[in-house]
Amino acid sequence: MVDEALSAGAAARRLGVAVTTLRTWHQRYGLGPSAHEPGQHRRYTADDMNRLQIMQRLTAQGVAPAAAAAWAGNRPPAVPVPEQAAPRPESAVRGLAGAAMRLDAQVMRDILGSVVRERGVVPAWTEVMTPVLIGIGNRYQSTQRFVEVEHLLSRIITEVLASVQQAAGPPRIMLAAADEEQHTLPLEALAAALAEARVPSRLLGARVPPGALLDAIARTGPAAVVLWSQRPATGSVDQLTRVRDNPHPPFVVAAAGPGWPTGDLPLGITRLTGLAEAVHLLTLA
Ligand code: B12
Repeated sequence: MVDEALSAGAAARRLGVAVTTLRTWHQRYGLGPSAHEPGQHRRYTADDMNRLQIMQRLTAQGVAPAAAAAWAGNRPPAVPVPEQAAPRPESAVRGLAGAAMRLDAQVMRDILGSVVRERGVVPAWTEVMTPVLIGIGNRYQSTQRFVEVEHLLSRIITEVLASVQQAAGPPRIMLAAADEEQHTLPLEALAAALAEARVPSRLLGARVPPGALLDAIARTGPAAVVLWSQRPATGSVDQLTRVRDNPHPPFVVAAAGPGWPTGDLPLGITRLTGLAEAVHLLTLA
């Protein structure tokens, strides 16, 4: 990313943060400059800048600085994960990120299993799974590496969320990913959170073609349908209006995920912006 090592001032300018912020990150979290020439201040190398960029992106997205620093520095978890008590969100993030980088599926499973059991699906998703997913996404973007980490992490999250027992009774809520959309974890979190709230749902999974979705709606008559789009490439709104305009429309047709257009959605389409809010609304449907 940078050819030569940078002074603190130059590094701060490049990242768009204050020099005092860099100093804090150095002193508190050990994200300091590593290049050293005798008689000069230490300078930030390309690797240092990489770490700082991850730190800056994560904190800008609202991840707590200590958790972001654990990610950026890729330090292994400080303590083994206890069997009984769920780790605090911050140390769970750190432990999960470290285990993901080491491809240690069992530790990932243990951490996530205990957070879900002890704290519930919504906090587990928003406070632990989401920061680590966003962290690995950013890390991939800046290094073009760690696809294997992203895949294994996704798989373990899927496993743990699926282990929440489905609620009994006929499902009145249908969850599906938009056409060609492979990102499904947020819908899996929603299905698990609904199950925990004793609301049964039917999750169709990834890449549901519009025709198949309409067939499934005609056959099962859901009260609510949630369509997830992660990327603008899969967020074409006619998928939603076709559901709204079918002869037996659900009461709620909801668009969820960052892929849908940001402006007004067509009349009769509800936008869901967060997991807790989605659970609240769908529990009433
Ligand atoms: C895991 C992952 C994958 C996995 C998905 C596995 C699965 N079963 O879902 C796999 C490996 C399949 C994958 C594939 C790809 N991925 Co991907 N992936 C991710 C990753 C790391 C996490 C995705 C996720 O679950 N996000 C959910 C949460 C964590 O993030 P969020 O949506 O931004 O959350 C916000 C809201 O949605 C809301 N929210 C959060 N949870 C919930 C829940 C509910 C119910 C609601 C209502 C709201 C809500 O709150 C958040 C704050 O606003 C992201 C990184 C990221 N930043 O998201 C990349 C990311 C989404 N992927 C990306 C890309 C480019 C791809 C590929 C195209 C890569 C490729 N070249 O093949 C393919 C897509 C193929 C396809 N046809 O869809 C880009 C998308 C860029 C863009 N905007 O277009 C990202 C952002 C990575 C990056 N930084 O470049 N990916």
